[in-house]
Amino acid sequence: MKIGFLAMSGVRAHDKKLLALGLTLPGFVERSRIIASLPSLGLLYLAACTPDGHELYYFEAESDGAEPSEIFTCDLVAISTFTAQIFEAYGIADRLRAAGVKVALGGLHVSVLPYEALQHADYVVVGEGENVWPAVVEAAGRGAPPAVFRAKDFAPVDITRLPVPRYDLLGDRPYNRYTAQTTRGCPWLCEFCASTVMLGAPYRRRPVDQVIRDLTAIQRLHPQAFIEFADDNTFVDKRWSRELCRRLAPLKLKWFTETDLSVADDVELLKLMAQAGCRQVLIGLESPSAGPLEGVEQRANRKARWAARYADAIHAIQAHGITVNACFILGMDGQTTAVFREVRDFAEAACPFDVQITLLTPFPGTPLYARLEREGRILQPRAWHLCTLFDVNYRPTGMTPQELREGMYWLAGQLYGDEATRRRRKGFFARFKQERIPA
Ligand code: B12
Ligand code: SF4
Repeated sequence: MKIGFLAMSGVRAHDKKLLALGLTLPGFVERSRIIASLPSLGLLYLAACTPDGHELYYFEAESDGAEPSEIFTCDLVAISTFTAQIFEAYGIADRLRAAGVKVALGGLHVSVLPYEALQHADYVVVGEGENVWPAVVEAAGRGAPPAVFRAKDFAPVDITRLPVPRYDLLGDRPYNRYTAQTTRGCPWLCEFCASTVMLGAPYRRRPVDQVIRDLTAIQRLHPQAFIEFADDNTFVDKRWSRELCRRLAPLKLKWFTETDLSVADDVELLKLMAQAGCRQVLIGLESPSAGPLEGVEQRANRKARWAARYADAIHAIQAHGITVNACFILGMDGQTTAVFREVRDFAEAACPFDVQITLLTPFPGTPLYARLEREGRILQPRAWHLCTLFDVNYRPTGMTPQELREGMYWLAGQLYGDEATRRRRKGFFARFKQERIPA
């Protein structure tokens, strides 16, 4: 069969005023431009797990949800789904099926709502795809009727034996960054989190040898590649993390990843990260003060406990030449309209190199969604296209939805304008000069 792997690219947002603001705010545009084009690692793994004897092609759907015409020549198309683009994905799936092409849907959104997805697909996969995919290919080959396949009915994915993702299928498309994984899942339990934790698999580390093998494969194809680790929380296990960084250093790569704040307490690891080419870590601080964080991390209330030392932790990390992208969520329970000024003041005082602000978003399947639904606070049920992190679709407790929107516009202006970005970065460099810890 001719099998197509279709990734949905680009970032999404529907709030017109924020979009218009975004176009004029340099700091906002900068990060969007960087992340707008990242390949779909999930699909590259599936391609690597496809049984022999098929022709494989990788495609990208444009940001407006339009599919490339060549995809209609495939026999089977695998589409990877996030919630924000699900209606676009369903539209493409409907058009493909109308043209006689078999469609398989997998990924975060359909893993939570498989029967919604089955109305638009021949095969829907719930959970991690690697061990299920060969069965889907086989089902498509013999024209089996529509069905939901669940990863839990197959052997669990053995993280120590993942194949090299088929980076070669990306051809010479101009990506800003290439993704690889060092870990899957996250052991913590934040109420709002819609990451890999949604796939039902526990937190796992990959053998360092295999991470190096995958990165070498990327370097062979793209010697100057910048790497974004598509992990949820890379440095949970500090011993393994040190080993990873020691082995990364000789590759002379530059990379970005997501971590929790605990990394700031391990000076040896920070030094190794800097030596290994870590350029930036993204950390979910979520709220500048502890109050709204109470109970958000449901395993050990970590985020509330960490809040008092946010600024110190940022300095400790940045002193190693690793910049911090400090992420805040606006509209959490317990936050009032004062939060916008608090975030602005925190950013000006602590000088993280980058700041990311997003709105609290009830993704389907999360404990947050279930709670807000119970409390009758979802504004438009099933309006999945609004799950962009930039559109309001629930009633906050400490402000009105409109105040939340207005606060987001104001704060975006305060943080991402030319002058604010310049001031924050000046603060970063001044402090770095004074406190720099050599790698
Ligand atoms: C890389 C990334 C992107 C890239 C995606 C590139 C691409 N073309 O796929 C870009 C930058 C484009 C992106 C965009 C967005 N993203 Co993003 N992104 C990520 C990130 C960091 C890593 C995803 C990843 O590569 N995972 C690793 C792979 C191996 O796992 P996987 O994709 O889940 O695939 C496995 C299974 O799901 C399954 N599978 C997946 N697809 C398929 C298909 C079939 C047919 C089968 C059988 C199986 C299968 O098998 C795979 C292997 O086991 C995650 C955060 C995280 N750490 O997970 C956020 C994340 C996925 N993004 C998120 C969001 C909100 C967005 C945006 C809406 C942001 C915005 N406002 O624009 C947009 C979505 C718009 C869009 N284009 O879809 C949320 C999604 C939540 C949700 N439930 O939908 C996440 C979880 C971040 C978060 N915590 O909020 N993102
Ligand atoms: S620490 Fe991050 S990845 Fe882990 S559960 Fe919380 S939000 Fe999700």
